[in-house]
Amino acid sequence: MAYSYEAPVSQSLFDRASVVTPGGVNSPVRAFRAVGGTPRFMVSGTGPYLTDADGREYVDLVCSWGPMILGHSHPEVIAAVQDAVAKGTSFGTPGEGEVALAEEIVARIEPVEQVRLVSSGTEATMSAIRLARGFTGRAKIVKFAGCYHGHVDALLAAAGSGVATLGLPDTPGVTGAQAGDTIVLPYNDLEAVRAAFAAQPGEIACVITEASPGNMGVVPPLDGFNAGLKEICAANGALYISDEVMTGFRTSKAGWYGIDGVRPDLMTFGKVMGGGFPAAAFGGRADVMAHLAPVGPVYQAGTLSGNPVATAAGLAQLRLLDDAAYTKIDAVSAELRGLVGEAFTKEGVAHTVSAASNMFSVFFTDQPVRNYEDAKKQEAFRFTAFFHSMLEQGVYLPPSAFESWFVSTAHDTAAVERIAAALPAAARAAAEATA
Ligand code: KE4
Repeated sequence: MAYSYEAPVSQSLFDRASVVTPGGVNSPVRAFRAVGGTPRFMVSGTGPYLTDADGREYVDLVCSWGPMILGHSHPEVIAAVQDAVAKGTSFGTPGEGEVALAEEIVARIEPVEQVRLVSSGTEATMSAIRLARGFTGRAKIVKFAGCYHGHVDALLAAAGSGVATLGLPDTPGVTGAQAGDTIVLPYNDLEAVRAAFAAQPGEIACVITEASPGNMGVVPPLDGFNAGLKEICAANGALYISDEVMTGFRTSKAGWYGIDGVRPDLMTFGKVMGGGFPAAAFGGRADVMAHLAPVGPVYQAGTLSGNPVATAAGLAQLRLLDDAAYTKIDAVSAELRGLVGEAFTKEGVAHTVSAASNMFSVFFTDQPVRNYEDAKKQEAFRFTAFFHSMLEQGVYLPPSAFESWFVSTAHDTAAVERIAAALPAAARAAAEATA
């Protein structure tokens, strides 16, 4: 597909990158392979805007895949980082910042009695799985098709996000031994979960789920689904792990737990809690966390875990996320969802704007989307046309139909107006697209 707009500097950077890095990117979804065209190399971000290497400005609806909930270069986050970095960057020792960040998480999320900081969401889910297996003495784990929990070997089985986008259902390199204990079930299907436990009594260590999935597009849990998971796990001696790497501190002050109140045994966090730096965490019941080294036998470690600069950024961001911030984010998300729906309706494009709190995405189908199979039935070619029209008009969407859109407190009236101005032509492009 030829595009009428060029990005010569990004293209030259992409050419260079492709020589030294597989696919020219450090994370697959950034390569634009699902939508084609030249990935934009961004050079700066301010508030709701990104500027690329060709000097073109975009309204950002990716927000670094969730972390930039206060917008880019928030002055108070930048100041906290500058203050921390002036004192050094890493000591490999305990520090006050990691204690304060852990206390902030424990104070916000009632089921989290203890928490361990790590450097990525993948580390958080990998560690939570290991801890669940160590605590229960069981090997098998349950996950759901379309849910993505990072590139953990045991969890890269019918994962969402990049794997869904790139269509790599059985990722090479993951051995049978590593994935052999992973049971992959359809999302939003409690009967399938009950059947799995009945078929393997006493063998399942945990069920891990995205608290409200965003990695197959936004597919919220049906009413009672998360509560049902908790109940089934408790009845079978397994742990309920809620992956809030994406929803945590985004969908409410207490993430998705703040919305459904279902008490997980373990939870994982990332993205927002790092303020744009590599910081993530896992935590939950104190009796489970007590099995973690150095107190207990389950080993887990990290050179930069609790890094003083990353924790300064995360703490500054979390402390700015008060009730007013969430009210603002929820409102701008609702406004955008209305504008997007109106634009597609006007062009007669079959679509569903799917929301989970302030996270949302668009499925190009008017049929209900309750799991990964449903999501894959959408006319994704229409997203491609829509994406490129929005990009050409200065709006930066996730380069995949299987991702959530993200807004921030910085998305003000001017930013919303720029998005609104781009929607009519982009919806028309989607309407006129052919497979
Ligand atoms: P990281 O290892 O990328 O920090 O986190 C992995 C992860 C775990 N759990 C959930 C629910 C997640 O959404 C993620 C990462 N999300 C993707 C976006 N769909 C990160 C973007 C990317 O892979 O480049």
